[in-house]
Amino acid sequence: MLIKNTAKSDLKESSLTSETHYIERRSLLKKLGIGLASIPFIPAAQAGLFDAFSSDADAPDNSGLLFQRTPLNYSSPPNYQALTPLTPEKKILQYNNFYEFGTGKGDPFEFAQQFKVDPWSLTIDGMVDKPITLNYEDLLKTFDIEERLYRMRCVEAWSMNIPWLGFPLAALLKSVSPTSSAKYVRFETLHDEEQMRGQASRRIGGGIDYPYVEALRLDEAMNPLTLLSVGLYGKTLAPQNGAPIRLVVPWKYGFKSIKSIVRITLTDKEPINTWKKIAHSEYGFYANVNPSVDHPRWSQATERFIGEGSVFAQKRKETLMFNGYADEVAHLYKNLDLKRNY
Ligand SMILES: Nc1nc2c(c(=O)[nH]1)N[C@H]1C(S)=C(S)[C@@H](COP(=O)(O)O)O[C@H]1N2
Ligand SMILES: [Mo]
Repeated sequence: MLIKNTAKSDLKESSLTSETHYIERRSLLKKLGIGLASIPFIPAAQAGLFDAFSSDADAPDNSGLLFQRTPLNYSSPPNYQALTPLTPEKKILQYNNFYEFGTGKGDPFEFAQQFKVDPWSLTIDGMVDKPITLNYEDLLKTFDIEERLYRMRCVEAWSMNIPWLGFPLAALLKSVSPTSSAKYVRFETLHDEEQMRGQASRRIGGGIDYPYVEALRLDEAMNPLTLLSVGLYGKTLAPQNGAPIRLVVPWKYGFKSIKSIVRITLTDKEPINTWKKIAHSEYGFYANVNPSVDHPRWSQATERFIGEGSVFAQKRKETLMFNGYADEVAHLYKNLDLKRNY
């Protein structure tokens, strides 16, 4: 499977950052013939997750950081692409949407550090011949973990480039044998009011009826780009990014990429996803990134890319159809009016 880097601008922008060093280190290892699968990736900021960024004015106080992210073994697939610049790890860890922990961009980092992800239980059920429940160990060991560099475009018109670790959702779905009636895949986030302050309070949790639910058509779920992620930047996911396992659908707005999944259910009816339920005139089932279909309250033509420096001092760039993944996914929507099915 080929994951192409379609945006030439991404290549031009490469600057000398810790993130480009990350890429360079990888190609150096390749040249030396050292398999990445055999060496867990050790970050440049080995002394501590945030030490390398301590000079950055954006850095909040990390003294409350309790969650341990551990290096993961993974293989570099032949489709490795240079997507530069990558968003700095610190930004990916500290600028989040995870309303279960609060609606502020800094809330998930601040309030999710003690979130318990082990033990974990993920059940795959519904219209499948072989339903299964996986525990924390299974999630990290059952499937071959690979790295995928993907753009992420939030419906709020900001974006990141993220080096995910994970495995294709298709691999998991094949292992449970969907029946011929299965047409949709429904995902559900953990519901735990003791651990998630936003679930215990409607005010803190943005008025959402929890658990958070998302869904894909089965053919979207089976597309090779669709990833179940267990890590990023070479390490297991932090709670604020959806530990221990979350969905990543790079051609759709970020809200489709549901975090901390406990249940995946195959069904024959289109499930109602959380954001569509809250505001169906603003958020649809498909949520494909589309610069020509504006949100009722703002334009989707451009995005604020989050790179080095202050998250608000970033220059805007053009948003690409299907977030730049049209070659891989446009065929899924041949017969669909994308203005009506937003
Ligand atoms: N369960 C759950 N999943 C969620 C969300 C959420 O609030 N709850 N926010 C979504 C939104 S709007 C975005 S943009 C991405 C953000 O992922 P990140 O914080 O890892 O960048 O997660 C998505 N997944
Ligand atoms: Mo989002």
